[in-house]
Amino acid sequence: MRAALIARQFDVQGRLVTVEPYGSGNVNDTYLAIFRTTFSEQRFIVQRIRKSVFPNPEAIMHNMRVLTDHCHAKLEAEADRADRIWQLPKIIQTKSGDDWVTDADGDLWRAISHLASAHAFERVQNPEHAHEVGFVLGHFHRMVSDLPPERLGYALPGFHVTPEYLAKLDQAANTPLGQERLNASLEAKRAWRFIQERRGHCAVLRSALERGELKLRTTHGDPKVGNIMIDTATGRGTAIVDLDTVQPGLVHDDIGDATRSACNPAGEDAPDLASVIFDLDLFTTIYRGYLSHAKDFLSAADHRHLYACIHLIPLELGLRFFADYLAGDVYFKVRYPGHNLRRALVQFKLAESIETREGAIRKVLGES
Ligand code: GN1
Ligand code: MG
Repeated sequence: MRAALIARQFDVQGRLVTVEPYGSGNVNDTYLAIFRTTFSEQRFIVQRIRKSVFPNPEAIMHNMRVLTDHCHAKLEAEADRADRIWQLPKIIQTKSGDDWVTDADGDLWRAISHLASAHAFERVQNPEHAHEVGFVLGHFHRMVSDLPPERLGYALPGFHVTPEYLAKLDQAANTPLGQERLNASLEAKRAWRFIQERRGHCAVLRSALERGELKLRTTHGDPKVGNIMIDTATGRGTAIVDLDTVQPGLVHDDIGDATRSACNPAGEDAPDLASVIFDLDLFTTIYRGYLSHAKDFLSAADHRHLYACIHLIPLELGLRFFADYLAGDVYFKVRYPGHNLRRALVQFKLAESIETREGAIRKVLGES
């Protein structure tokens, strides 16, 4: 097995016991490797970065190196004052001192440390959990608020640039396969109509950036509930993982991603669309958790665009899933035919639920 051959190239003591598929990422291939010595064992994560998604994987590793160097130093410096033990995975180098390995197909593999005694949930569990999601994201944003985004490259050009996803959707819809899939079901037509009615809204954050109201910062890019590690011993958040999408962006992209994920108890793969709602109680607690850290770095203009991002990011993710469905499922891994269409409908239902609760959400945000 290729993962086993690769795992042996990293600088880890002992002998390989197993390397098994791990986690539920929609993009990369992830494995957990176990090495043992006579005295102990070490578990670590081995990942293949998919070329079809990340055209520039070296930029991911550059960003991960810059980010982890910055954050590890900070976490260590603040450890005595912190209310908990914060963690962040580190890059495990190869035996020859590199940050990654390239295989015979030209794919990049990397290894990172595995956080023992911590786990993530694919769906939000309860208000305390939602609070921790907000708290961990706020802590991360505060930690990187002095890491200039210019030090990072663009691992995923156009990531969270909603109007570009709209253009990709139009392109996909104009192919024979796109037309076929668009006309194959009432659900696909409904999804298409849903987006058309909201086209004008898609540029809301990018326009604010172009007008200079918002500014680029170091962002995580994918702070969904499944990327927030909860300490098994204390039940509190201990780390944010999956650093592939760290790059210059808007904190709004992260806030919208965390809320779309942690305020929908039915999850991204909800079996019943009727169960998909934006839960206001969960939102109230996640926002409080976030604000525990964010008071220092959120400007008044940032605040003014919070509702916009809460609404936009589920719409954007739905658009991405739907465009991928029309393009033939080439980006997100699917577990059954129509999975991407189904995922899109869940996000659109969530965006709709946010629209009906706009007044109440703005109230929680302190706007009225
Ligand atoms: C993808 O691979 P994973 O599960 O970490 C996607 C995110 C989406 C997410 C939805 C690079 O993340 O943007 O929000 O699926 N990552 C990339 O579950 O596109
Ligand atoms: Mg990810």
